[in-house]
Amino acid sequence: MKRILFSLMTLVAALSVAGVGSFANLADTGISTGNIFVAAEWGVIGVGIDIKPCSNPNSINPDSNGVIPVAILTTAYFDAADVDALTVRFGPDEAWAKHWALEDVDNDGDEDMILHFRTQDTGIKHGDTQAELVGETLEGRDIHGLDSVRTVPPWEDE
Ligand SMILES: [Ca+2]
Ligand SMILES: [Ca+2]
Ligand SMILES: [Ca+2]
Repeated sequence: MKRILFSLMTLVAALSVAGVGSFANLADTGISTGNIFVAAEWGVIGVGIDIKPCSNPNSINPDSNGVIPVAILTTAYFDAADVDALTVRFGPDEAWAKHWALEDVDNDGDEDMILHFRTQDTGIKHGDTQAELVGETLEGRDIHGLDSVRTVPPWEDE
């Protein structure tokens, strides 16, 4: 419970600096003790993710010094705005997001979360066929998402 409170406070502090007021409000509602106790009984939420939105196959050059965008998609059952971006990890080496934002990545009218990870932080290697994203919601519930990747040599990088 201490850890959850800490991550919420970190988020509120980080977002206050960034000036994102709506996020701070969401975090405030998550601090209620009732929610945290319930969280312990919940299972992992499977979330839809899209590595390199608007691109398929998801070509990744593991030698790149660039970033990989990954979207967490909002559905009727899951609101990507509930994700605590500071807890999100991507790839075998569990990279932290360099930056993130809420935007309608797939143009279906709801706001998704888009996060950017340094390719070199992710640990994705030549021959990998999928990459995993894990994290927590603002209420401390675990999330998990998986998408395919196709590793390519530098000259085929998009
Ligand atoms: Ca994609
Ligand atoms: Ca959607
Ligand atoms: Ca959307």
